[in-house]
Amino acid sequence: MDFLGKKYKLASSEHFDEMMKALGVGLVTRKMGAQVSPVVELNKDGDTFSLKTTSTFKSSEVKFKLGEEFDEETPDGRKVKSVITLDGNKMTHVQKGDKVTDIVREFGPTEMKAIMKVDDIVCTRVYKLQ
Ligand code: ACD
Repeated sequence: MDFLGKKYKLASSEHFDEMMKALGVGLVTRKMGAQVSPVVELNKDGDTFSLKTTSTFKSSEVKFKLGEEFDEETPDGRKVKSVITLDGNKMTHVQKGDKVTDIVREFGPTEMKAIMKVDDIVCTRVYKLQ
């Protein structure tokens, strides 16, 4: 897991606004969210992982054990039940609330690619190693 402790910064994003709309995120938060380039960092302490996403607008940190459901509050304030699993360098994050959001993050040596799906919308975000 040589991607642990590395910082990946958003470099490109497609269909993020559509995804936020589908999740019911309000206009102001969508506009602000579209403007920031978050930095994502995954760490592990024993069998507890933490996924930290930092930006000038909003930041979040979730701590979890693989395969164990936990309560998460999304950056726009929705309360969801989440489960995260890891297969090699591919992390699958399922958030269940009024809707289901699937986020697959693939951690590579130079970039991390996140594919986020809600309804029939597919949002692709690519983050470059800092
Ligand atoms: C990222 C962004 C993580 C987006 C997570 C869920 C998408 C759903 C709603 C987004 C709501 C608001 C957007 C506001 C800020 C965007 C940055 C958030 C950083 C915690 O992983 O790139």
